[in-house]
Amino acid sequence: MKPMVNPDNLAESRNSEELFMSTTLAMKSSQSQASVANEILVRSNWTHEEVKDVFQTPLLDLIYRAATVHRQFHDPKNVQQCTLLSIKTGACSEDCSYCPQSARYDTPVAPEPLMNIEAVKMAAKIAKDAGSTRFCMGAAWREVKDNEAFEQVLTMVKEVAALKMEVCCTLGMLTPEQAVKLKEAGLDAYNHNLDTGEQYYDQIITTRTYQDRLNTIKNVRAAGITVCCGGIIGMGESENDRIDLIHTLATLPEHPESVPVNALVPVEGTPLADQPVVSIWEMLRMIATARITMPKARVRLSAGRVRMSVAEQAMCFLAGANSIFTGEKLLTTANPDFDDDKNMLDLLGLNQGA
Ligand code: SAM
Ligand code: DTB
Ligand code: SF4
Repeated sequence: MKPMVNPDNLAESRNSEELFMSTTLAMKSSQSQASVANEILVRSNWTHEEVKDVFQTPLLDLIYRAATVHRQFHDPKNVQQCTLLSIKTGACSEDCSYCPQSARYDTPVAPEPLMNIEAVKMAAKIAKDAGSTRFCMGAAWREVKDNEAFEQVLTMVKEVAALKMEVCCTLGMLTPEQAVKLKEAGLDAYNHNLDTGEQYYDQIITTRTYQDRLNTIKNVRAAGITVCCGGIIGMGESENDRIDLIHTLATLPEHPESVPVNALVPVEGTPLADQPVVSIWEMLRMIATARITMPKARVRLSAGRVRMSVAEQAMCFLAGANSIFTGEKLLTTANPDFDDDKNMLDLLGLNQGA
C-alpha cells in the first residue's frame, strides 16, 4: 500500500527541498565567486608601482597579507621537498659572479664530468625515500648542445620519471626543439633563473643577456614544461632591483609555477665572496612579495637555508614559502641534512601524514 501523502508534509518537504537547492546554489555561487575572486588576484598586469607598494609594506602587515593569500591558494601545511643533484659540475664557460662553478674563478669546486645514469637513479631513490617528491638535476652548462651528453640527460629524465617523482632540470639555455625533447622524455619542470632585475643584470653576468634568459623561459613554456624561475638576493643589488625582478616575474604572460628565492651563498674565489650575509628580514620581504604577486606559485626557500635557524625558516613558511631544497648539498654548497629538515617539518606540523 502506498503511504498516505499529507499535503502539509508535502509542502514542508518541498520547502526543505527548495531550501536545500537554494542553499546549494548559494554555496556553489559563493564557491564560484571565490574562484572568480582568486582569478582576479592572479594578475599579470602588475605595475612597477604596485609591486613596489607591496614590497614596501611594513613587514608584519606584509607577512600577514602574504599568509592570508597563501591560505586562499594553498594548503599551508604542505611544503614540497625537492632534492638537487649536480649531474655535471664546474668548468663552466660563463662568468656569473656568484657561481663557484665558473671556470673563470678559483674556487673550492672540483670539476666533475657528467654522472652515469645508475648513480643518478640511486640518488633519486635516496631522495624519494627521505621524503622528496621532486628531483632536480643541474648541469654547469651555458646551454644544452645536441650531443651524446644531452641524450644521456634525456635517459636520466626518463629514469627519474619512472620513480614517480616530479622531474626538474637546470641545464642552461635551451632551444625550442631541445625543450620538446625534454618534455617527451617526461620532464615536468625546468629551472632557469632571471637571477636579478634587468637593470642590475650586467653587473653580475656578461656572457649572456637577460633576453637570452627570457627566451629560454619562453621555449620551456611553449613545450608544455612548467617553469621554475626566480633569483638571488644579496649580490649588492638595490631594493629597486629586487622589485624589478619580482615585477618581471609577475608580469610574465603566465606566472612561473615555481619561484626560487635564493640568498647568495658567498663562495671563496668568486667576485661576490665578500658580500655581507642576507638578513632574514630581506628574505621575508622577498618571499612575501612573491607570494602576494604570484599567488599560485610554489615559492621556494632556496639557497642560504643552511645559515637560518628553525625560527627564521618558520617565518619564511608563514610569509608564503611552500617548498625547500632538501639533501646535504644544494649543487656544490652545503644544505641542512635530511634529518634536521624532517625534525623541523615535524616540529612545525608541516607535511604530517604526507
Ligand atoms: N648552469 C645552469 C644555469 O646557469 O642556468 C644551471 C645551474 S645554475 C648553478 C642554477 C642557479 O643556481 C643560478 O641561476 C643561480 O640562481 C643559482 N646559484 C648559483 N650559485 C649560487 C650561489 N652562490 N648562491 C645562490 N644561488 C646560486
Ligand atoms: C635555484 O634557484 N637554486 C638552486 C637551484 N635553483 C638549481 C641552486 C642553488 C645553488 C647554490 C650554490 C651551489 O650549491 O652551488
Ligand atoms: Fe655556469 Fe650556471 Fe654557474 Fe653561470 S650559474 S657559471 S651558467 S653553472
